[in-house]
Order: sequence, then C-alpha cells, then structure tokens
Amino acid sequence: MSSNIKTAEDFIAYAKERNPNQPEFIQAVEEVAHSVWEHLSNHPELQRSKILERMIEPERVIMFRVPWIDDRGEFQVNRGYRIQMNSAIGPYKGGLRFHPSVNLSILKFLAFEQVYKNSLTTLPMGGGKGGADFNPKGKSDNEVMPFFQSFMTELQRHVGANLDVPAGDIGVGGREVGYMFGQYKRLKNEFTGVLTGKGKTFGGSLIRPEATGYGCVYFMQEMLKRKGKDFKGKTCVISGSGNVSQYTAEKLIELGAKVVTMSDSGGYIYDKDGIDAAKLAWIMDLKNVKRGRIKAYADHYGCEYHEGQRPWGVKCDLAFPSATQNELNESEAKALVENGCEGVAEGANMPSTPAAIEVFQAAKILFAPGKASNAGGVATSGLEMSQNSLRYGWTREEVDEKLNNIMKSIHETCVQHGSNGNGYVDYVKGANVGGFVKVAEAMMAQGLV
Ligand code: NDP
Ligand code: 2IT
Repeated sequence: MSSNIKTAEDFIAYAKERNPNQPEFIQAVEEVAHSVWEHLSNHPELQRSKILERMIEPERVIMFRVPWIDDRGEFQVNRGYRIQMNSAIGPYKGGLRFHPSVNLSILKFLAFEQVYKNSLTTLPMGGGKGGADFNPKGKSDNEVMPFFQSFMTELQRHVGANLDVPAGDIGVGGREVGYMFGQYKRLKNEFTGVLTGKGKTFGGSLIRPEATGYGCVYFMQEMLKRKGKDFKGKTCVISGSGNVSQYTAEKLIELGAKVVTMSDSGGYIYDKDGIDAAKLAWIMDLKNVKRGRIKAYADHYGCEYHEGQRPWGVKCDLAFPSATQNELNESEAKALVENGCEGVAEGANMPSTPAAIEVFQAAKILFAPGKASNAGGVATSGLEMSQNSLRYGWTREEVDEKLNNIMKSIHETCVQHGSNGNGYVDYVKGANVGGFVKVAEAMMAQGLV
C-alpha cells in the first residue's frame, strides 16, 4: 500500500483521483475495498505488493470503432470495448453488453466484479467485460448481423479460447453470439471455443441459457435452507424480463413459489394470481421471438401494469432484482423490508445501491450480492469451455448438477468468510473476501506483473 494509504477511505480517495467520472466503477471498488480491508491489514505482504492498487488497474483496455450501415443506407458509428481486467487465475472471461448506456465506467465496474465472481465459481477464469453503446432495440435482423460482424472484425485480434472468452450480457442472446462466432471462425479459419453461450449445434453447453437464473434460485435455496426454510408458497418479485429474469421465474415456479411481477424499462406487470408456466412461455415468446414490450402481457392477461415504475413496492417474501445496476434504491429497500420481504438475491450485477444494501443488512434479512448469486451463468460458461476443450458434451442433468454444486460451494465460501459470529451472514463481505483471497494468492505467486 502506498505509504499515505492507511485506511479503506484513503484507498477509495486514491481510486477516485485516478478514475474521475467513473461512478459505477468507484461504487464497485468501494464495496470491495471495505470488505477486504481487514484481510489486507492482517497481510502486510499484500499491501507491500500493492495488490489492491494492481487489481483496480485493468491489465488492458481496448476501445475501438464499430462502423456499419443501417437499413436506410445511412452510415453508423458505435464504440466497442473490451476490458481485460485480471488474468491471474485463468483467461479473461466475461460477457458483452450492448446498450446505449454502455461506457468505460460501466464496463470497468462489470469487469472488476467479474474478477471476484469468477474466482468464486472454483473454475480457472480471469475477469473481463466488453460491449458497445449499440442499441439492439428496434433493429432489424439485416442490421444486427452486420453490426455484430463489424464488432467481431476488430475484437477477433484480442480474444481467443486461451486468451479471452466473451459471452452474452444485456442485449445479447444466442442470435448475436452465433453471428459473432461465425465471423470469428471465418476470419481466424479455426473452430475453437472463443465464445460461450453458443448454439447447441456448435459447441454450446446445455443449460447455459438457463444457468444465471437457475443458479440465482439455487443460491437463494441455500440461504433459505440454512434457516430451515424453502420456496413453497413464497411470493416472489422479479425485475426485468430478459434472460436472467425468465429462468429465475421458471425455476421458482418449478420449486413451488409464486412469481407476481416482471418488468422492462417501460414498467412492470403485477399478476396477483401468479405467473404460471404457460404464462411464462407466453412471455418468453413475447421477449425472445416477437421482441415486444412487457406491457403486452398486462393487455393479454388483464392484469395490472405500472408504467415507468419498478416493482419493489409490491408485497413479497423474496425479491430478485435481475435487470440492471442501481435499479433498487434505499427507499425501495425500505419498502421491501416494511412489506415483510425476507430475502433478496441479485440476478443482475450491482442492482442494489450501497444505501439499499445497508437497509437489508441492518434489517438482517438474507441478502446475496450479484457476484455470488448470479455466478451460475459464468460458471456454466466455464463448463462450456471445459466441454469444448474435451470436444465433448455433457447431458442437461450433468450440467445442472455441476451448476447446483458450484452454487452450493459459493454459498459455503460466503458463509465461511462472511459469518460475524452472531449467526448473521454478511454475504457481501463473504463474497468479496472469498473471491479476493484466491486472486491475491495467484498474483503473489506470479510476481510483479
Ligand atoms: P437481457 O438483455 O436479456 O434483459 C435485460 C432486462 O433488463 C430487460 O428486461 C431490460 O428491459 C431490462 N433493462 C436493461 N437495462 C435496463 C435499464 N437501464 N433500465 C431498466 N430496465 C433495464 O439481459 P440479461 O437478462 O442477460 O441481464 C440482466 C442483468 O443480469 C444484467 O445486470 C447482467 O449484467 C446480469 N447478468 C447476466 C448474466 C447472463 O448470463 N446473461 C450473468 C450474470 C449477470 P428493456 O428490454 O426494456 O431494456
Ligand atoms: O455478468 C456475467 O457474469 C455474465 N454476463 C456472464 C459472463 C459469461 O462469460 O458467461
């Protein structure tokens, strides 16, 4: 640690000075710094080696131009990125986000979170993240394919099965991964596992589409089990209606819970009778095939729709924020707690603001941070990498069992590092310290790089 950095606050001031105008990145760094400070204080060798200073400095940041032509023949330019944050424990690994809000701060926060998340999975994956400020909404297939081909035409220089393995995130599904994989294969003239989340016919793992949502529910199941509880009859509120939200809902319904909300950036639907398997299939068709808005569900099934609002005011037992960062603030956290909510598992990355997390922890309800509870997606990406290397494919049951075991192991790691002695588990501290120690040890072993 620099001689003038004595406390977590000093470190955060240093991080802020070096990264002006990057609020999301600083938010993620602040949380980790607070969690690991005690560990660092007990390990002066880590401080001397400037482990945390090195961890907040990406190994490499790539920014590039993505030119393409839209349906009207107009030239368009987007900005592409890949943040290669940390490769101490394996090749860079993490998703690609395509959303108009994408910028350096958001991708650095996501890449930073990814380092600890990937460490928690027990698999050998470093951390990275990328994407572009491209808005896939309302784009025709004729526009989406050339955009993703253009994006990969540059990205192919910087990724590879043993170097950096991207996957999906917001705005990316099987279609987009397929186009990127096709372009990579064409340019490199080799068939390798350079991306995960691929189609089942060309090396994609079974259960990868389901994995983040299923994993999040498995994590909540472990937290509940520790309290002698289960999902039977629990009312659940979910935000978002994309990949993570859909499979969170599917698994919750299967395990006997009642899901009453889903949302998109337009608003949320409240179905007090519960979204059952048939209604969820309708939502999947609406979102994945028709690419429609969630409001159509309310029109079709005659339930409530709350335009421009988020679902946290709905009375529930369990909440699964699964759309985007900072989508659940302090007053919404208070509303959840006052309405009797007993557990929150983050499907999204950093959806709860720091003040919201304080509310949950002060009320001593179960709270799982995204880097623990949404790690099932990247864990199954890791399993896809293993299967590609083996040139083999496991069955649904085999992958699902491995996923469930990984989520149990992450839960145990959180309990090990986050127990405060009076029975309450600080899963935030547990996840941050549990993820940190492995990466720090690997960095120490590899010298000053
Ligand atoms: P999708 O693109 O499939 O779905 C995103 C959902 O969130 C949509 O309903 C979208 O609504 C909503 N949303 C996105 N941005 C905003 C916003 N700024 N304000 C309000 N609503 C928004 O993405 P995923 O389901 O894959 O990702 C959701 C979250 O989960 C992200 O935080 C992602 O980083 C995280 N995650 C994803 C993993 C994965 O494997 N896919 C793994 C781990 C974490 P709309 O369509 O209106 O934009
Ligand atoms: O945030 C995440 O963990 C993801 N978007 C998944 C990354 C991956 O490589 O599967």
